[in-house]
Amino acid sequence: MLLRALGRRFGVPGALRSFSAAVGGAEANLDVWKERATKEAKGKDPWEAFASTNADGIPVMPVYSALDVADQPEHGSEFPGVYPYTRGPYASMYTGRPWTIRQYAGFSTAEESNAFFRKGLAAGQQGVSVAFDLPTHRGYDSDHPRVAGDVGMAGVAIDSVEDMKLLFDGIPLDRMSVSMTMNGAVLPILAMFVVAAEEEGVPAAKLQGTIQNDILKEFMVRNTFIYAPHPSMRIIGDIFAYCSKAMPKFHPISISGYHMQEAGATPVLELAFTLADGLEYIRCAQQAGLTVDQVAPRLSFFFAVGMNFFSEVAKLRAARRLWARLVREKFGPKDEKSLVLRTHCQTSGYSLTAQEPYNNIIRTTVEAMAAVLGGTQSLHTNSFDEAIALPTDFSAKLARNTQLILAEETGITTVADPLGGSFYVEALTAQMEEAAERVIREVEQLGGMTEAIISGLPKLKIEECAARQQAHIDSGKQVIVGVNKYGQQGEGEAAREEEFRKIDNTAVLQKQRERLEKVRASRDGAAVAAALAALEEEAHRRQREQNLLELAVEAARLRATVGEITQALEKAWGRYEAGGAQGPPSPVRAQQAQQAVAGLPAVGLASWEQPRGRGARCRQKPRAPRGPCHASALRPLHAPCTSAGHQSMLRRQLLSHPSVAGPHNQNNHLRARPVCPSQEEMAAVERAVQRFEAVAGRRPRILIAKMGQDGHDRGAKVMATGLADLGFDVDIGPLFMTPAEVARHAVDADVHIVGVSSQAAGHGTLVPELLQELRQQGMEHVLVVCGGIIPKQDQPALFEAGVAACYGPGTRVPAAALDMIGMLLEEPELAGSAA
Ligand code: MLC
Ligand code: 5AD
Repeated sequence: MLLRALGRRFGVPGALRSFSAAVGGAEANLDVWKERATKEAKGKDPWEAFASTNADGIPVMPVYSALDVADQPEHGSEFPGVYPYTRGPYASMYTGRPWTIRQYAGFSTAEESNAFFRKGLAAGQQGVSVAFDLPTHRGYDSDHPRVAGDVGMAGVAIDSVEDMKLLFDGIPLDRMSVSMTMNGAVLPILAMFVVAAEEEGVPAAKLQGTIQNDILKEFMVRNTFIYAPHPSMRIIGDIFAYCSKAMPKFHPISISGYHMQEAGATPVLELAFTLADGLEYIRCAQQAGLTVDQVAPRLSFFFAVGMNFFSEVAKLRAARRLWARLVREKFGPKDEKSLVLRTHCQTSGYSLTAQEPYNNIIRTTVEAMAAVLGGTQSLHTNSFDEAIALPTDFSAKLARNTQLILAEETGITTVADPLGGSFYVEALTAQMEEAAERVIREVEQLGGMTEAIISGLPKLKIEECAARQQAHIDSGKQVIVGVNKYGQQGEGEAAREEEFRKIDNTAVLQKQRERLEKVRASRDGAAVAAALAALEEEAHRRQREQNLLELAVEAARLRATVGEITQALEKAWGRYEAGGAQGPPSPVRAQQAQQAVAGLPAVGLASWEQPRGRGARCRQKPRAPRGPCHASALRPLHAPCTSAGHQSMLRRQLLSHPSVAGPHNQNNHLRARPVCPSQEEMAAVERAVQRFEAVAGRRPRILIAKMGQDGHDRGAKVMATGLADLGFDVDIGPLFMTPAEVARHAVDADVHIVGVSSQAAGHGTLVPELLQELRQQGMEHVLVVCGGIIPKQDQPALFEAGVAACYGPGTRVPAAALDMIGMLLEEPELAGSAA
């Protein structure tokens, strides 16, 4: 419209004149369209009949035309590789060089992971991407007593340079770009990578690749932090400084929105928080003494690509344009490379289902197409068994081939930004840019992302989105084929369950212990101690004197381990506990906690905090009151299915469904069969709780426990809220407990049940240990149940060890509640409700 007016007034030449004419023609045709669409809508206004709203609340019209982009004529003149880079960071895009096929992988020992990488590379993969196990993420050596059950399970176990050398054996580090997803223990891991390469003859200056090193989103959603936010940012500044000097070809950070979307963020929210994190990291680099041009050209990004096809394409385009503009406005760089956003993408783990897993191949293909049509530089495609286990050789091959087929069979690479100019894609790109910028402004007003995270606001917003999305899945508004619509488990699929990857945790542990012993026995102990002392001393200083990565490289060279380097800093900074004593006060959180999402009270608002069910009385710390809990007498009765109260319970119940993250994942799968519990079922739970109270003198009391280094807290938090809503007394243990700590907590709180939530495959070792501890404490009468991702083949051993029930994907909370009370009261008609 604007363009047409300008054209009429000043006269517009050439291409713009024809654009203007197109707008004129579109106006005329719009009337005809309207008339015909009204007829097809049986007389209704077609906008009302056919328009919708996307996940971000952006209205989506049934048709787009030149009219919808007429007020953004500047975008019609954009080219790939030219500011503001909407259409891609490179001028020739995939015509010059297709994206990098970079599959994320890692499990068991360095040797096994190395063999897996080499196989992938031989079969068409182009870049390496390392998944570390949870002990490594959290800075523990494999032989640390806290972490036994997690060693080698969700990624590869790395303790020292010796492991790192084995991990990259035969991989030419001067030519192959390597991504390492490491955030908490980023200093020892990056240092060991540098030393391993150096000892193989590759100097740091030649290393190419990326370290994730994005701690802000760990506090928001991923939970593998070690130190508090401020010292963590100090580390990042030092890594920027070191890399800009010594590793110019390396990306010192991968600013990640991926995990935000996995935790529930909509595409706009993911985009906004990721770019806001990026701005914060540039400021962090400046504080470390660097200029914007010394850091910005090597920043890299990482986004999730989910099933919202056009939103995902538009998100990547909007990300590049908004980033270029924000960096130019806020930091005024001289080097144009500072404005260019380059990104890795990963298809969404959240979108994949444990039910009918072959459907996941189709979902991943569609998501991969969105990523490449959005112009990603590097891509990981998930395996179809994502929601069940780590990829097998077969599922990994299909995932890799998805990309090879897209790159080499479809012709997608022959034109740069082939969706550029699509009326819908351009309009949506502009709308997403605008919406994200609004959120970024809000964050900046809070003082930037570090302060915003400390306030709890981003986490809260993400959790609100998660709740809204789950309500849509629950109501069937958002269809998940094979889950809430058209579900039919075929026989062939059940048969394949046997083929999921299984890791022998005990064997990995044994190997790591042996290697650690060897390393410790053969090094110069005094030199190692001095190197560690230097690290500690620097961490104690108020003003930077030495670079922490430089000191860590020296320690790694001397064969200090991941655990030792982490501990040296821990002595100065302590270990951060989110929401715990070191957790910051949270005025925003408290205020927002009162707000409702779509008329429903918010749930699970802060990391691992008290659930907020009606009448919920959940505690974080064990207390030792034995006897009745009086407050529960005040708990209102459950409302019927249609009431807001019930909906809140139901929504929590669905959020809590144990089909959350795969055993290896840092994300949350939420694929429950949404079943609205009947009023009879609710009444049955109510009666069962009362009967239990009459017999036991108090309500059933459960401790919800997370053991090991598994930080996926969403499912467990919400399960706690659901049970509290149903009248249970619920205790929640902190994250990262050992079996002995859980047993002690169970004794102190005198619980009837311990519910173990396991999403990182640690249950095989940790749960039997817990049962043993409980027996030693004389608590063998306590019922132990498991929820989360417990593959079928793991269950017989757990039952044999004494586990009473495994509540897998699709279990409803009321059914589990009845089942547990039935087992406690030894009433077989109740027990079995959740079968
Ligand atoms: C590329 N190049 C071109 C070109 N395309 N040159 C000319 N014309 C073209 N069309 C050049 C680039 O400039 C660059 O050189 C080189 O080729 C490589 O291209 P790139 O675009 O930089 O690709 P790549 O090396 O693959 O790097 C992509 C990246 C990087 C920048 C996004 O950061 C990366 O690989 N990230 C991966 C992150 C990742 O895998 N994370 C996994 C997270 S899993 P030059 O000289 O400019 O370098 C996870 C899960 C969990 O987090 O929770 O555990
Ligand atoms: N190997 C392969 N993929 C993994 N993921 C996480 N850990 C591994 C691993 N060890 C992937 C999954 C998950 C996402 C966070 O990363 O797709 O959803």
